[in-house]
Amino acid sequence: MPTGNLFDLTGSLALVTGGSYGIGFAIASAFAAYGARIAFNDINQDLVDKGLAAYRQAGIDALGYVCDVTDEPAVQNLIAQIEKDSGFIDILVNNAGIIKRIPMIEMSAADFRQVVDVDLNAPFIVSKAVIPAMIARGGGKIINICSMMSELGRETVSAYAAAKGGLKMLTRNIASEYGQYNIQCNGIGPGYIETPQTAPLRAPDHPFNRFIIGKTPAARWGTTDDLVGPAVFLASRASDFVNGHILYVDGGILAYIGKQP
Ligand code: NAP
Ligand code: GCO
Repeated sequence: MPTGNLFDLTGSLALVTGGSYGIGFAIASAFAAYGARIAFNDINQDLVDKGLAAYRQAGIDALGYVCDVTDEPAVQNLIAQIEKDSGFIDILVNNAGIIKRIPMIEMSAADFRQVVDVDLNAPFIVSKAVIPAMIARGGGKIINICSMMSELGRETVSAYAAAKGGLKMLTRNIASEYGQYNIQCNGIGPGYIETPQTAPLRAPDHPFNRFIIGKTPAARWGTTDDLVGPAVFLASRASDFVNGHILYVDGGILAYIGKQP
């Protein structure tokens, strides 16, 4: 029988990409509440500064770095700097992401590539930079932030769905290739969550608002608070034999065929 608090993250260092606000900020803050030290990056200094202020306000002494996660040399420098500043990374959350809502036949190849670059290529780049030290140190945790669109499509999000579907399989492949080194790589698939990214869909007169509440058995939008328990679970000893799993935190959307008209 395991001893102690299985969810205790004391002594761990977590890197959360795109962690200035939203889901990344909420997950990092929960990790800190369970004892972890926090490092995060974002794409510009303004966002990093806002993030640092928000962490400080929450009583969290986070380390913030400017880094574009699609830039492999910059990511390699980021990891080296974090290791110099605070030590080796025990928990990686590939959270940074973008979405472009454009009908596919109207979407430029450049736009498609940009979404895939951030949402799929970047988790590859950052994981590739972090895994060698995890192997050398006897293990680690990688959590990829997937999506309903890892399983479902919908109009206007072709690039995002392709990327998040790929991220599901990258998660499974990292689990397959590095599980032997005590590295657990899992995904969290949030449902529809109240963050700036979904703000356009939650406008009071937006039909999508009513639609998604009807498609969600919990009959509400999710909040970032709904994600933190699953994230702490996947970052902790409590999930040491969970690998390659996408934990959907969606209020039941994926289980539900939809209300009879
Ligand atoms: P978000 O707006 O997607 O936040 C993502 C963060 O990543 C932002 O700070 C963003 O900066 C940053 N970022 C974007 N491109 C980057 C790059 N190249 N390098 C470094 N940082 C970059 O907000 P969110 O809703 O909290 O989403 C977080 C993650 O959850 C994303 O992967 C998203 O796809 C996923 N997700 C969200 C929902 C939802 O309903 N909200 C549901 C499922 C999955 P900028 O502000 O400059 O863009
Ligand atoms: C959309 C939304 C979704 C959510 C999330 C659902 O336009 O459909 O942005 O993609 O962000 O990914 O899990």
